[in-house]
Amino acid sequence: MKHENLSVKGMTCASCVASVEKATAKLDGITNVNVNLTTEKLTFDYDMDKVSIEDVKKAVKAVGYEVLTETETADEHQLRKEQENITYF
Ligand SMILES: [Cu+2]
Repeated sequence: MKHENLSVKGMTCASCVASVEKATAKLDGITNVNVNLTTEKLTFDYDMDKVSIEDVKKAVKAVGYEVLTETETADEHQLRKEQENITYF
């Protein structure tokens, strides 16, 4: 089992947390799912033979939330979004 921790954007209340938790936990090979609303972190253990990080990201996106890449911090993400907005306008 490998431990992973992803940043999830867009959660605003306990029911968002429950949705993300449920979407992640239902995947085969995932255990010990924990979602923290304050830090916007999704942590879990996973069996690499059964499931990939991409699967988890897809599942979270499918219920309406955004997952940041492991290498990108929330601050970098925010910065990138701002830069994209500047370019757009
Ligand atoms: Cu909510």
